[in-house]
Amino acid sequence: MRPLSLPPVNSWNEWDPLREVVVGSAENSCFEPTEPGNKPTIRNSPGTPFPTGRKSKEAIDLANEELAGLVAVLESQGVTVRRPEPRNYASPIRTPDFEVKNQYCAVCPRDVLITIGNEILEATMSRRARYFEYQAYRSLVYQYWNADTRVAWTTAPKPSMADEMYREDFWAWPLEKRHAMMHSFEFCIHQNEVIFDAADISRFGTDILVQESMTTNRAGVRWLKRHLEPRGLRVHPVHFPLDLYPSHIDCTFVPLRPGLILTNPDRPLRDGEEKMFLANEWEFVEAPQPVLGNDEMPPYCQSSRWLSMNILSISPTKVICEEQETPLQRLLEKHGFEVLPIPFRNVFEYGGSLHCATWDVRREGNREDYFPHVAYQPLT
Ligand code: DAV
Repeated sequence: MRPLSLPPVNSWNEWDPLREVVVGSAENSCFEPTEPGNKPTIRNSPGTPFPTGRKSKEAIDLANEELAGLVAVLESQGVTVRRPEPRNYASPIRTPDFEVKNQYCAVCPRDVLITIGNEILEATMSRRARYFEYQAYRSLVYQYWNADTRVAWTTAPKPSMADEMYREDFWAWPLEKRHAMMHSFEFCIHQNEVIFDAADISRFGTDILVQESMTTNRAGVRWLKRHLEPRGLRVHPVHFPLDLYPSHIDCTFVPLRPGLILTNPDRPLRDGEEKMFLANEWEFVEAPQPVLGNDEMPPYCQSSRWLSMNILSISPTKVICEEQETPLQRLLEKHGFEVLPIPFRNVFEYGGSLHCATWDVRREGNREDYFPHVAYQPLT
């Protein structure tokens, strides 16, 4: 008997064989505006104001070329690729609670949407310029939702993004204060509204990790627990105290296949949080130092050099990696992976690398319990 076909939306983890994915687009991108939740700066140019408005045609073309290269590799591997709808990001937006000069782009669907099993979940988002970013993906979401009654679609509550939601003085904290506050996990957002970006979540079948960060707060983690626990999932908050500006887990803690996680040597897990992995015989492998130093990253890129770790799994044995990150490529090969290298550095200033620029909609496989030995305290 043939097995029942998978729903068009089906993805339980970060590594099962990839069948369909959305790849972002740099069309009409703008510079991210300065706002209470984000203070972009030009690398190595202290004091020079960050540009505003549209990015140059040249910069957009370079990014789009590399995104097209990613699409070509994915299609050559038999993966169906979908793209966001082009939209205008250059006009100001205004809600009852805030105004912002322009929006950003639709290069990083990973931050906005996540597939959890057969459900599409739209994140609250945490920054004003990205409040309406879901719009670029709405027609795709409708297509998936209309295609099969097994597909669920949830949008998380939108936070106000009013001034009171942010802790503006965070940006001025001196280093000593940041170190003193390292274990409090208080960043530029307060705790009184539900806030999360989808990229702070990492999926391991029945278990879901959520990083507390500049883009996800404890109310966001609570909302995810209340939403996902009744579906039989376990939601684990995780913390990386040495990362003083954390946002998005996918340059920090990257599962490669059952039992194996790529870790960031600069950002160890909070003491004790390694227990669930060790008790279930998961192995940590440290990522090698990235090829570029922080000062060598593209000038408008706001992410760290650890974008090196932001790889996309096509299957438990095959990954796409940035072309110049050869030390990481060798390490992955040593662990039995086939590595497909592609150039991607021109995408970095649009918010991330290969994992960030994608949203996996369908992977093979079902929900598995990779952590049978876990002491879990459900919320209710
Ligand atoms: O290490 O700067 C960047 C993630 C981008 N979405 C980092 C995390």
